[in-house]
Amino acid sequence: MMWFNYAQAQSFMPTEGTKIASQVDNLYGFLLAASFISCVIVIGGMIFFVWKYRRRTETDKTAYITHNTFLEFLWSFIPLVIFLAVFAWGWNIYHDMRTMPKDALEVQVTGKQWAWEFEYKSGVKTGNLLVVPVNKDVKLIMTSKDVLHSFYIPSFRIKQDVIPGMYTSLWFNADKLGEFHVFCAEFCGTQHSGMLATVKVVTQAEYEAWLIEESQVGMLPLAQRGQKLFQAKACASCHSVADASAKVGPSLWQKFGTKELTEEGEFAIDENFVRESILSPNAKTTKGFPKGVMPTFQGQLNETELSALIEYIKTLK
Ligand SMILES: [Cu+2]
Repeated sequence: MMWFNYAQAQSFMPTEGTKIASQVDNLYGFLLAASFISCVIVIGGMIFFVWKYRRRTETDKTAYITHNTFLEFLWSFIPLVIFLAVFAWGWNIYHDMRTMPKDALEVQVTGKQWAWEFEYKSGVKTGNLLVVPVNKDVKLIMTSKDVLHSFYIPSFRIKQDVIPGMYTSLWFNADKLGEFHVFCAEFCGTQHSGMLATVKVVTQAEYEAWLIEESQVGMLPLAQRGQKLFQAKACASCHSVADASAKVGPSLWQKFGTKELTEEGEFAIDENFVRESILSPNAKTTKGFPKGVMPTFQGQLNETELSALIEYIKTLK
């Protein structure tokens, strides 16, 4: 039953990226239409009766009506049938959503303040980027390093709490190529709204090529590894690297080896300055930028990764 064609009305609902998404939208469309029709019948009926049975003279008396069995049966039975149908319809979709497929591609997901980490069976790890093949069952096995998060892909109409100390799971089968948003849907701290990731749905061949490429990252030169990390950790959303323009944070272009005027004084931008800025961003803050905006990356980067980032920043000229 197709009540609204949401695929065409993209401003109303996010793009449908799975079969379940269309099923959810059909149900939602039915609920909307049924609610609207009921509203018109009830409110319209009320207004009509208020007008029809209005008091016409000073001595007007209300007719004595006890009940009408036929009408009472109808207005109880018809809604009951509709409600039970909606229940069965919803239960059916929810059952599909919560029944994990066998032979799925399993990906480990870790939520942390404030990023999503993905780890594939082969050991490939990504930050805020989930790459999956199209038309393939994917199962996410999720946990949290710190507080409650919630993994939410609006286009797939799936959402699940991510809880420290236990695993929860989600599955989907994306039938559209493209990129889709992932949100954290559980308030988890100051940068909660920035806890975003992307699901990239690619062909099976592209997926396999990507996996191979990613598994060779460890063999890349440090600066190139740093560049990949810079993308994976979404540093570029706050720091420009190709020009001197300021974003949320100061630009990193042509910065290494110069001096930085901070709220705490002037410092040379060397390896230790960059290291401290990544691990304790509030220790020294560039003049003109507020404190407390950049989250710490303490515990999220190992020594090699820190060196890789520093080497990458050195190349920005
Ligand atoms: Cu979160």
